[in-house]
Amino acid sequence: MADRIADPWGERTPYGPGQTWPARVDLHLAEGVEEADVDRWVQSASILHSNGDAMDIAVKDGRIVGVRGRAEDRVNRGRLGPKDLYGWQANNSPDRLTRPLIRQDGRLVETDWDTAMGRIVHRSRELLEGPGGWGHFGFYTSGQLFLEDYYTLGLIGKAGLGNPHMDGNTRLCTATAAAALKASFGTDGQPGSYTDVDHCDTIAVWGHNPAETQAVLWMRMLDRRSGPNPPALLAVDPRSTPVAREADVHLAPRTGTNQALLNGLLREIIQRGWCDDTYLAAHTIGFDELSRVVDACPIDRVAGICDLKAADIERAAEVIGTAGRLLSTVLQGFYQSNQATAASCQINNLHLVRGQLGRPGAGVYQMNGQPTAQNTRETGADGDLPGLRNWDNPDHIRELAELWNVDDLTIPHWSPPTHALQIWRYAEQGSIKLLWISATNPAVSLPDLARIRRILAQPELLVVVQDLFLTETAELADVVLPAATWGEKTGTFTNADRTVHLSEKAVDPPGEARADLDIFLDYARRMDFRNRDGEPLIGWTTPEEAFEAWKWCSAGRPCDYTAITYERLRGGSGIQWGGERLYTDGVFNTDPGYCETYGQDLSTGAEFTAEQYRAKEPAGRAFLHAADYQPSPEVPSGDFPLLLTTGRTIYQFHTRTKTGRAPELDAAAPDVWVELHPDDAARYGITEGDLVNISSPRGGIEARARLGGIRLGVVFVPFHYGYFDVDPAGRRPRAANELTVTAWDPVSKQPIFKVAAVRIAKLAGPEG
Ligand SMILES: Nc1nc2c(c(=O)[nH]1)N[C@H]1C(S)=C(S)[C@@H](COP(=O)(O)OP(=O)(O)OC[C@H]3O[C@@H](n4cnc5c(=O)[nH]c(N)nc54)[C@H](O)[C@@H]3O)O[C@H]1N2
Ligand SMILES: Nc1nc2c(c(=O)[nH]1)N[C@H]1C(S)=C(S)[C@@H](COP(=O)(O)OP(=O)(O)OC[C@H]3O[C@@H](n4cnc5c(=O)[nH]c(N)nc54)[C@H](O)[C@@H]3O)O[C@H]1N2
Ligand SMILES: [Mo]
Repeated sequence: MADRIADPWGERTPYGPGQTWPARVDLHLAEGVEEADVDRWVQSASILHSNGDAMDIAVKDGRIVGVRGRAEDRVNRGRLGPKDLYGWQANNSPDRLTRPLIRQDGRLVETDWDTAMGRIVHRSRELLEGPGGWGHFGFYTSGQLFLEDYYTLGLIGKAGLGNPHMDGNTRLCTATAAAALKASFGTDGQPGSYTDVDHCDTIAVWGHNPAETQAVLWMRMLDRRSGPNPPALLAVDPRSTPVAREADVHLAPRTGTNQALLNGLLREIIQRGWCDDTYLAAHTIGFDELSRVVDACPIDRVAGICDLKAADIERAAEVIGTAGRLLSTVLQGFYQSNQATAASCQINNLHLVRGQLGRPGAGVYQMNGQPTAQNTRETGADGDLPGLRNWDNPDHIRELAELWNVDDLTIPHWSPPTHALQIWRYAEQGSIKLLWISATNPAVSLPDLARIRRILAQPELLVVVQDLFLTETAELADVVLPAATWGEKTGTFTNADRTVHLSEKAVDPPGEARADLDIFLDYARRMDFRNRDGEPLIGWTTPEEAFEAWKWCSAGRPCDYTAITYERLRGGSGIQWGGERLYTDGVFNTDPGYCETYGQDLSTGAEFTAEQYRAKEPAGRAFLHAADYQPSPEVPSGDFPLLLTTGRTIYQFHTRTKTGRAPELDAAAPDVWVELHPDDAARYGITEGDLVNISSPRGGIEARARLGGIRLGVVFVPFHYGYFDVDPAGRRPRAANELTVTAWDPVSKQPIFKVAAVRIAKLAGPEG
């Protein structure tokens, strides 16, 4: 077993264009356990990112003792990244929640399920029967549950309570992926396939650090880069990430200026005649407006805004403009920035104007982050309607009402669904009085944490937290429900290239912990939700039954699961919905009766009406959207002269509830740090390893300085570090989100985690 902390990507298996990616099976077992000792291998896939790496879970004496990649799977061909090799150890952690907790006289005390659920149901009924009814409920869920859990939760919210205040932490994560796909192509759904890496001649990586965040996808890219006829690589990232260091062209723009850069690149591509005019004419609308808007962004203006060299921008334009098979991947450097949807649509535009879609090697990944975020979106647990339906289309509402046998008017569709930050605002203002948080840790992951803690602590707000551990959020809850997780429950989930995997229960959960599906079903039963015929609203009790019910809901929609069964998912590879690539015929999902949205103005977020949309006569063509550059809502000023950006390290996952409990991973990145340019460091008298204070208008944190690897004027702080392994007496503020700003993209409503203004000061030397 290799040391995949020191060498995260392992050995290269080079291959050439059009060849099959060779298999390489990665394995890690607990110390002292040999492959021959394993009692059972149970099929699953990764739950620590959206790549969907297939693996088998090793079970011995009723406990998880390791994992092994599945060579037969199309996604990873046996490979696993460091988080997957070591992260399963969190399941066995001695501090798992094993019994429900409720708050009594200010303290959380252990109780039984009847008491805990009774408290939630009692309050629910009281609220439902009083003035304001369903308006008092808020659900804040995740991108880490299973499809079956989300579909059930969505049904409880939409048809049980008739409530629009449901969203996932997916709002923080991939709301922009969904928004950009809907805006350009008509519906959600990734056009590309991971096999595009096998065929492309150029890879462009936009605000994405796959080396650290999708290690197996990066292995695939590296294997192509080390084989014959390797693809060219362009990286756009203000830091010199491993991707940037490998790239042939690296642009390090000032954070928050993606839209300006893309306008410049598009202008150059149009002017140099690199468009595919036939494709443009047949399959797109909006080219004249796009040309007009980007015309205002000549390269020198862009170079000024982004603080880049004009020659470098020209080189990047040439790489993209002359690519024969262009693969793009976009993630948080775009999605968590200002003008997130506009800038991400510009990547779609690049592909549309160049006719680089729907062919092997020509694809876009509007990436996902969390392992099951795709399902949150598809099933409507993010507030969207299930099956990628359009909340503003009465026919879509009618389909759901018939399927669920409820009144059309029960299903919320009088306005767009309430987005996460708005749900928190309602809780702050007191109109939401019951906030049910499942599988997310907002007391570390939302912006402006001082405010989030204040909201969670409000006495009138009943906070329910459903988690594996007593997280920073659970500590502030009124009811804590102990959940089973991956390996302890069965269900399906869909990765970023639409590959569906089945994850089977391998072991029993600890103590009285219960599967999320069972918790939601228990609530529905106790609330006695019924359909129009007086039958129970939810007619299933097992994951497989939930999956079968979902298939009916997805039928005829882009994410049609009807051909997939648990049985077909067993044994072989995961299966993509929609086939290998979408839009191979250049016909997009923009028909008014089929599309998921009537669209929004990309600069303001204003919604278009059905009439306005129909007037565009999309007729299956994709939209080219345009928007001029606008600066971020918070930019550096005298008091706060530096730009803060935040993100990830390969060794930790989010708020570390899992990776922080895996010794190898935690030892590799045990505490927060701040990355800064050596010249900035010199200006503030900071040297490597110093303890520094970083503060914004919202709060301050302390972190050790690391010099290098980032552009001048920008500092980077990983957002993983809350408190769980810190003695309450020794807690010091260290979460990046003490600093970040409450502001979001007007279209996707995704928060701007990547751009804020801070100042920095030395507190002590490396020893202090
Ligand atoms: N190891 C690990 N892997 C993960 C996760 C994890 O926590 N740890 N989380 C998973 C999840 S949920 C997600 S969403 C993904 C996220 O995956 P990524 O998006 O790859 O991760 P981030 O580090 O958040 O951001 C990516 C890059 O954006 C750059 N960036 C910052 N500001 C800007 C900007 O203004 N413009 C541009 N062009 N770039 C900018 C940052 O320097 C950073 O390198 O990772 C998934 N995989
Ligand atoms: N500053 C800054 N902030 C960010 C980001 C950033 O880049 N910068 N990125 C944002 C992004 S992209 C994301 S995705 C979020 C992530 O933020 P969070 O969702 O808050 O992060 P996690 O630590 O993954 O929290 C998931 C919780 O679910 C629990 N859990 C895991 N599995 C299960 C299960 O099966 N059932 C139940 N009930 N619980 C489970 C875990 O123990 C954990 O407490 O953070 C966002 N916040
Ligand atoms: Mo995410």
